[in-house]
Amino acid sequence: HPTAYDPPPTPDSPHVRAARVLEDNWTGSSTVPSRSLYPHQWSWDSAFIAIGLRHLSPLRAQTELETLLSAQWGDGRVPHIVFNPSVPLDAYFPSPDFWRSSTAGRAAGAPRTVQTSGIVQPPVHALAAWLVHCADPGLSRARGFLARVYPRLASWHRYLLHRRDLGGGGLASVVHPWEQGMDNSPCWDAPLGRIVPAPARSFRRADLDHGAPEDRPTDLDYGRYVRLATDYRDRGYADGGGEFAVEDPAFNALLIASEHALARIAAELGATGTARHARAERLTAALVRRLWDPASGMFLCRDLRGGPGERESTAHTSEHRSPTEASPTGALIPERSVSGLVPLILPGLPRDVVASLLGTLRGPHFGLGDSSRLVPSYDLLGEAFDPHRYWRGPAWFNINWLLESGLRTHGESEAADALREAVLDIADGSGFAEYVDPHTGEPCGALGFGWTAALALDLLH
Ligand code: 9WN
Repeated sequence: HPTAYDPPPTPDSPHVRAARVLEDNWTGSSTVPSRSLYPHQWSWDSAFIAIGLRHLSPLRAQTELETLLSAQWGDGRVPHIVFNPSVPLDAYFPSPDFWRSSTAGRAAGAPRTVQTSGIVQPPVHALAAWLVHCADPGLSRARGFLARVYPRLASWHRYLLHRRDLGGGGLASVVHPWEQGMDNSPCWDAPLGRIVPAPARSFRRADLDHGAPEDRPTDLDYGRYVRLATDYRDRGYADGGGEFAVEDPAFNALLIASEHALARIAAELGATGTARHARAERLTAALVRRLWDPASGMFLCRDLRGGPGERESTAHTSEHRSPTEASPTGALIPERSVSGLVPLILPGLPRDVVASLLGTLRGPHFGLGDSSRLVPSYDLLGEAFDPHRYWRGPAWFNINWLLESGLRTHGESEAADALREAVLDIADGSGFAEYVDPHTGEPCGALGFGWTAALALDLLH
């Protein structure tokens, strides 16, 4: 029998271990993705983290989103990084002295006091805000949480739908691979190939202090990331004239899911959400029209700067487009990234599109259901597939969490249950790794990664 002098049993469970990661990564007003590799606040990380954090502390989850949104620019953009001033400049590259937000971003309304990057990340925030509210509506109402974040979220979406509709077809474009969040996806090889890289000597990669070079983007990739970001900064972060402009399926699907969430938030605040739901449906139709590729059975990225020499869109033969409609600008990128499966989260997709997406998810390119493994970030049969290199094959937990929810949305509960089990097993078993080898589950990148812990926690509830 235990005596009064025995130490209390340490309750160790996946829940406790995931909670510990979020506790360790909490800075007092937000959560870092990783103490070592990413010591600041990241935009879409914070949204995913808030979704898990709401189960531990709804107040912290609200604060996480409020901190991010308080760094919003006057033109509505939510920056992809909010810098922590107490972290040394050389801990992460590119640092605030590269972005120079408060000076170079002045015309676009960058905040004066807080330093941020000048690019954006996928708009998961309204979705997160709604889920955070639902975790504790009483606290949320008492603090006026939704009333405070709603105008910021609305202006964020306005920025994306107006300033970023670079293709003129109703979708938002990304102007840098870091914006889409899957930095070195093979989808960017062709559009990035046209960018003259910045000289390797002109910057120092802090990521290699913590990450294995074979798991990270290459130096050549970095040269091009730096060139694109420098040019954007030197244009005062004005949208429109850049050399890289891509319409991405996951980015736009998340915008649409967030627009539906904003409609719910509006309704909770006593307005009508009808117009927003209708807009989300129109966006869904635009997504299908511009990015659906019937031949691949999935959505593809549209390279707006891609010329006629590159592959023509096959979408123009699609029944989803009227024969009189002009061909959209640019060209579809013939690479199968998991980004093209993320629209499964949308309830309003045409049934034939859903059926085809499910077939692709289960087929040889993504292999859902083959074993208890996670869905890879890129085509298992693709020429560029690499099971360890970042977004060129490894499985990521935020994407698998989205696919789990997509499967559930379309009534595939058995497949969703199996994927949920796999996410929980591999997240905990890998020490909440940033990403894993999709075949073996071997951990890659940082351990104790914020959204891996947060989304595992969400699936435990
Ligand atoms: C650049 C923080 C971020 C994620 C991205 C992921 C990685 C940064 C980097 O880390 O990108 O933004 O330095 O590689 O690709 O999705 O938000 O976790």
